[in-house]
Amino acid sequence: MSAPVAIVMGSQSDWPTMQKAAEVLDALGVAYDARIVSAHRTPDRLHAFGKSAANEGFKVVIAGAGGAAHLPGMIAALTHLPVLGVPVQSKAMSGLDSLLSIVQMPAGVPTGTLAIGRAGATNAGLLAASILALADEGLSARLQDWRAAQTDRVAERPSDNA
Ligand code: RP5
Repeated sequence: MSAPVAIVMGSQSDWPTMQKAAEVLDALGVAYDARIVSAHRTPDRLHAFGKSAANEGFKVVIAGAGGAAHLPGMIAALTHLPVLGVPVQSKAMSGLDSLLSIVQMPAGVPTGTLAIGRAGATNAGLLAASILALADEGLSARLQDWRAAQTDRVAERPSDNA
């Protein structure tokens, strides 16, 4: 069976951020395919990916990019699959440029937009799992266990030695 989640990113330099989505999907037992697809440097690859993503068997696309971050929006323009956009933290503007490039889509072409950087990538992975869990009871149980374990790790009081 093909992976249900595609993790795409504009550059190799985005991988340390997007790896956070991969890590949480690994923890939840969700298969993914991670690919570099640049809206600007590999436009033909972008078009081919967007047009074939649904036929390849993907159910959710996580797309991360930084700076002039057109990747998530362009993928959303090419596929009906849900697209979760991760604004990668840029050097020049700390990711505000990435966020604004992704979030302000015109009506009719939705792109879900997560927080800037690694927190956003982690949450994109969790959100992708939540979407898939709607039709997968086993995954739903694993996701609820993951959330419960996170809650259990929060101490009631701060420690000087943490
Ligand atoms: C974007 O440009 C990428 O998503 C990346 O965040 C940013 C910089 O890319 P590199 O110059 O590091 O390859 O397209």
